[in-house]
Amino acid sequence: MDPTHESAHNTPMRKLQWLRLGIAGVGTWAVAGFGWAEQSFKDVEQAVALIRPTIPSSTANGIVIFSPVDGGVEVWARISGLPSGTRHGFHVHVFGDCSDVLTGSAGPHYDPTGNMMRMAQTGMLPLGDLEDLSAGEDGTVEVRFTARDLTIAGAENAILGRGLMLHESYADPKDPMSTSGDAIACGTIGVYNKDRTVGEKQTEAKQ
Ligand SMILES: [Cu+2]
Repeated sequence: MDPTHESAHNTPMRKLQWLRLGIAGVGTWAVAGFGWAEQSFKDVEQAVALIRPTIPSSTANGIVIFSPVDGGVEVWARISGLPSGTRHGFHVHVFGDCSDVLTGSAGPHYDPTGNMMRMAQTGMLPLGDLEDLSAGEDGTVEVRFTARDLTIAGAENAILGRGLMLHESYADPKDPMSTSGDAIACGTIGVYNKDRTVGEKQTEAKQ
């Protein structure tokens, strides 16, 4: 090794740098101990999406919280501002970009297992095709269901960072030509702040 490099290890400046690294390391452990800063996406337990209108004629808005359950993800959604008594396709799309969904900013339905290709044979929808949401007379919907095989931020089928879209209509399984139409609302699926527990309180109140 170059002797000038060797001696650089022992300069006071080098020692100060190591001290700083040590302090930063302790800080990181303290943060991890409080549990409010996941170190990696794999540590993220729950996710949240705020649903907001994508077009001027839409007033659909609400909150959706995703929690892990055996074999999938539990979806809890509360959305209001829908037309009375209407039914709406509700999907995870590939991209979390709601900026211009009518021209495809959120991409296609999230289909990590390629179900769309085999749909005619198997009848299996893309994993991102969640249950349709049906608004009550008052234009609101509150539901809880399990979306099988999805994960929040697992090694496979992860929804974190993707787009959640609510459509103006729904695809009727009995009518292969029907589509769910344009998106009326969209939200990006992000890391849920479980210390705030806003959504949990909302869901508990309903139980
Ligand atoms: Cu969709």
